[in-house]
Amino acid sequence: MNPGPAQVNLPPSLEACRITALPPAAYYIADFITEEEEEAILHKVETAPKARWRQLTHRRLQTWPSDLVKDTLLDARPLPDWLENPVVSRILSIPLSDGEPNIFAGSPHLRPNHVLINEYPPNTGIMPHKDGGAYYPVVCTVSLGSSLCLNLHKNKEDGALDPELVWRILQEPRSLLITTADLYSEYLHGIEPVSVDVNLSERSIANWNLLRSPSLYKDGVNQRETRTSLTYRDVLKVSKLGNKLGPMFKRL
Ligand SMILES: O=C(O)CCC(=O)C(=O)O
Repeated sequence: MNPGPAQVNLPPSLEACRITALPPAAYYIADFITEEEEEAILHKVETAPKARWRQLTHRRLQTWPSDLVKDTLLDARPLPDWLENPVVSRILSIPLSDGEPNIFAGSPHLRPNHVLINEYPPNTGIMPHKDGGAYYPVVCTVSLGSSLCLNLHKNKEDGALDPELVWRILQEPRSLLITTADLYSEYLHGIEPVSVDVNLSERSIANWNLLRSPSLYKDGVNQRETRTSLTYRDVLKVSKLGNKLGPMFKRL
């Protein structure tokens, strides 16, 4: 790993931080943003206009630049600067492997154009699901505030969810997780609604060797606090109409 600016530690390529225990492909960078950058993004999230938040039963979320309608992004304006920098510029600066382009080089817009911001207080999760066909099959998740486990599942032959876990990925604050290929299309991901992640060990956590602070979890336990995630994706279809709707479609 090349030492970057203070507290950021970017690998020379994604291949150098591949989670090798998993099917193709997932990558984990523990020190993707600094503590100051984390604080600045959290401040922007927390001070966003109230109307930006959508309240679900147990969780709230923001979508930037807008929701999808029929799998189409209506607002084609670029992401605001605080979501673009440093995260997108840093993702695009890392080659897949030596001499290769970045992970969005084959995507329609060559970069993520959409961000979901999910807030998970302790005891909050998200049901196992697949992200579906609206997006180029690359998801980049930046975690802020607290650690938690992302669970990976498969469907049984009859299509029902196999409750047996395939693997768990521990996501630390300020980390970047990228999932793509089979992991995107064949596996479901979800977060258990618990206040403590238990049984954490080298054997149960796929990215244990890539963690910033495995010693924090040496007792096998992660006590959750509120964790906020930013998930960056490239929405395949972008409406040309969105920007012509004028004041009716004014961004908050
Ligand atoms: O917050 C996360 O890490 C997962 C979010 C998620 O599953 C999704 O946006 O589809």
